[in-house]
Amino acid sequence: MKGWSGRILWVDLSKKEYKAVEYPAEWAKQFLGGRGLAARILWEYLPAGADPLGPENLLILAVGPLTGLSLPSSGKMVVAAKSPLTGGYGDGNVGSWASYHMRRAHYDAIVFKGVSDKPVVVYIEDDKVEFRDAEDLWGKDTWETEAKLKEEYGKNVGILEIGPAGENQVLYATVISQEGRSGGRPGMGAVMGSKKLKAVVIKGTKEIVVDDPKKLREQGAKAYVEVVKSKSYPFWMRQGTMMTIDWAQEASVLPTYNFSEGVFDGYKGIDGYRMEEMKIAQRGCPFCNMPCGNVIKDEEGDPSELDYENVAMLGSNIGLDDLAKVGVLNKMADKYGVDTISLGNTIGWAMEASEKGLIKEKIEWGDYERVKELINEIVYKTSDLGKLLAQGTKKACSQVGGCDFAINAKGLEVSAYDCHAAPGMALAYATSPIGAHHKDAWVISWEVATDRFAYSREKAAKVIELQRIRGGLFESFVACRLPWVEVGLNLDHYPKLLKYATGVTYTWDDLYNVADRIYALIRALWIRELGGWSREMDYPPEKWFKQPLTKGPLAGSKLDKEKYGQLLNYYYEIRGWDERGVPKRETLKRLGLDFLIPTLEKIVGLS
Ligand code: PTT
Ligand code: SF4
Repeated sequence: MKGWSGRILWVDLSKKEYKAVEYPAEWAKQFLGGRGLAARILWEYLPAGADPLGPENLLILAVGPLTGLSLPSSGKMVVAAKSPLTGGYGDGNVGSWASYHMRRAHYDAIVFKGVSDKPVVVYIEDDKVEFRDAEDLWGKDTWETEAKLKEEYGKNVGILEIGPAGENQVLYATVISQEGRSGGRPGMGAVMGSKKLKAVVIKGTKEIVVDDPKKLREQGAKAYVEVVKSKSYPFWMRQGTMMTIDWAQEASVLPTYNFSEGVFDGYKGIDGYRMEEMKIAQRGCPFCNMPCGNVIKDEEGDPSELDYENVAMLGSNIGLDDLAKVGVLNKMADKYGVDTISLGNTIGWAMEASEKGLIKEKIEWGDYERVKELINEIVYKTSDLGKLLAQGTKKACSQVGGCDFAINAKGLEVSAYDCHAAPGMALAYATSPIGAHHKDAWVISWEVATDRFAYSREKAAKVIELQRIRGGLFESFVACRLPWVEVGLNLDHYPKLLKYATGVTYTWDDLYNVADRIYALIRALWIRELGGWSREMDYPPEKWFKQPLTKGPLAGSKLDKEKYGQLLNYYYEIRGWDERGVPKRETLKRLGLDFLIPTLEKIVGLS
């Protein structure tokens, strides 16, 4: 097999054993890699109903056939597991040299099972695996941990680690790399912490074998040139994703006061132009010629790497309009290893709960000092409120009330686009396969530019088209999608690159089938792990139906529940899923997923 190594490295943390195993070649062709391979492994090897924070859960690192090659922004990888936040499938995509080293060590996936008796670092060098005691690193933040491991193993390695949030099993803890890369929003860091796995260090020295190296190099070079020649490139290089603050304000979708409004009076204090005044560096992932990590000096004089999501969620959503202060909160999240989106969302929920008297503590909007304390309480679970909020909005509201304003779908907090006046984006959040995340279908820019209030079949089809490309393909051939999304790199590079890497010709129909297969498989995983399914799982937060916007040009707007139900029906119809959101038998057969049928038949029955 060229383009894939065909090997999975299994690491048993309980027994301190490891084994490299070949996996079936058809898995590679049918699921490509990354998210697809991770979901396939979970279906096959995760015991149904396993405790996400117990020894049976599998923490999976996965790369794809385009990862680590000389083509734009290929230094990315997927980290996946059963999520402790949602109880369903969870993953994230992190930029790290670890992805490149995995390819050079000839592993398509590394799977960690069991629980170590003591904190441990796993060092992988090609075919050799070592278990290094990590008592000295436990408790250290992610920056200190990575610096220490680099001192020990040298600079030419890839490192993924957790901070105190992962150690303490905050349910939205992430896996961090390179000081500002974070992956695995639905608690992949908590799973790593539950296994007492402080860090993974990878060094690969073998050659990555591809089918046609010359053509691959030429195609990759063309794509690199297209990126820098794009009209959008110069402004992108100035502001990166931070340009989105002004766009979101203009479009009335900037999350404000726990997603109560889509405009924020103080947006100029946190926007891309403010960031440009404070910028001290720019950094990014391996193989990227359009790095998006804009680093500023924060209120405490430290570097902090900003992205739109981080700034909106820890800025406007909690009523804070000072970028230097937002930078401190963002840096705390990176050092502790906790997801900024769920953190800002959960703190916003707490502020509203405090205002409404559901929790006794006073937490005012924009109270920077209190928020800093609160982050410490959440990460170290040192107060009752911290313990409550460490579980995310869904679990927190089930204990004290306030579920009407808990902004999540399937238990994962919504990322930074308000949907009072964006039903298509609401559908994208609600049907995302990991819970509410914009990564699978960022339909909102298209929606705002077309008929934003429509609940049409065309809109459902657009969500699915984006889910196929973004959530299906970029997550499984595993490269960064931003060259396409942000500077308009032609998508037709990718089937060609795949062909030169693997020797397999994929038409767009073939690729869409791969994506649909992955989506149906992940839906089946959710059904198996939750022991059932209902269409309510594919609904967005109640607040967008019940509480209209009161500010800005779209004041008075809210979603219509009946029309949303129709939009969801269109979505199911196009996917070949029934009215409950369960893939139909014929759909499973068409996608070559017959092996799912007996289990689904038993749990929910198939149409
Ligand atoms: C991603 C999510 C995002 S998406 C952002 S900002 W974004 C937040 N970043 C966080 C952070 O930083 N620190 C932190 N402690 N928590 C954070 N949580 C949030 O996590 C990220 C980029 C970005 S920046 C985006 S859009 C694109 N996402 C991609 C994706 O999902 N797939 C893909 N094939 N390519 C992508 N390219 C872009 O990558 P999650 P990263 Mg991230 C500081 O992981 O779990 O998917 O959540 O990976 O290396 O940091 O790159 O405006
Ligand atoms: Fe990484 Fe950003 Fe470059 Fe994508 S655009 S590869 S996330 S630095």
